[in-house]
Amino acid sequence: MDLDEFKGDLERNARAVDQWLDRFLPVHDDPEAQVIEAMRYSALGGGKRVRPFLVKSCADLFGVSEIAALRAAAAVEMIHCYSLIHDDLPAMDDDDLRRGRATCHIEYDEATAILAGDALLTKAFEVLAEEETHSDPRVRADLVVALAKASGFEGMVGGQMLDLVAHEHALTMPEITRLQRMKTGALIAVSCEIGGLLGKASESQHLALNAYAHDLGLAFQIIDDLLDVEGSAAELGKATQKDEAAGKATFVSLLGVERARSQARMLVDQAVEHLAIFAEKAAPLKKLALFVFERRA
Ligand code: GRG
Repeated sequence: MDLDEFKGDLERNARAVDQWLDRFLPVHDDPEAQVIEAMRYSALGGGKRVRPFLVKSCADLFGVSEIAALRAAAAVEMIHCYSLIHDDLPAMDDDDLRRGRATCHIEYDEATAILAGDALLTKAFEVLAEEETHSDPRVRADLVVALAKASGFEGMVGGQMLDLVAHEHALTMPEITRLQRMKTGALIAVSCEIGGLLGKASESQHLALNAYAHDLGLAFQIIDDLLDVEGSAAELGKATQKDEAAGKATFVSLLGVERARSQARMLVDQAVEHLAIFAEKAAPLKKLALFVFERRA
């Protein structure tokens, strides 16, 4: 695969999503404007936009309108950005650098960062529930439920809690896998599910997308762990070697670098196989899986 060509596709989708984020977070000069500025700072300040690409590419499998797909993609990115803002807070990971810039609470202050995260979280559901996202109210309700479950205690928040209590004992492989499926995997999986919901996918199509997302999410996390060990803050735009310093068990600390990389490769190949039922239409999703394996940031 031509990685640079794919990066161009990812970038084009990112800019299209940015236009919607820009529209959803309008600048104004009311006294509460600081929270919107902080939301814009974090939501429009870079990032690979992997989750929006998944929403759009899955929606494209079913010929969903661009407006619906990009609105939903922006909603998922708002949840992701909220999680990054809160994850960087002193009470959580206490990071100063994110996406190559000062984290939200450093650029503004802690209270503003908490509010900006809260407001991105709530705005995401507002966008999904609006009629412009889908004419069928049943579909809109399904989108809201799916994103709420993936973001809440059964998904990302639950995974973050598991991560916070992880130092209490050495995690085993099944425990780390469960933690990461919830913390990182749930939002990746719901990005694919949302594409299917918008397009009223059949049961077998939903199952295929879920299987793809499951393997992709784990591969994504393994590569993230490898980059934490092997990458630099300059390349990644965020602090590295955090896991080891915190004494956290990761896929890499349990498997070692080589086995972790071959496990990620196996998962990526498996993810691609799950897409067979979509034939050529799934080419962007296949390329994304390979990009996840080969990414250096
Ligand atoms: C605070 C509720 C709450 C949740 C935090 C997702 C998460 C849970 C924390 C993010 C910290 C982290 C390093 C998670 C593991 C992998 C991951 C999700 C990395 C960031 O995602 P990328 O690589 O980032 O897609 P960009 O900046 O490209 O969007």
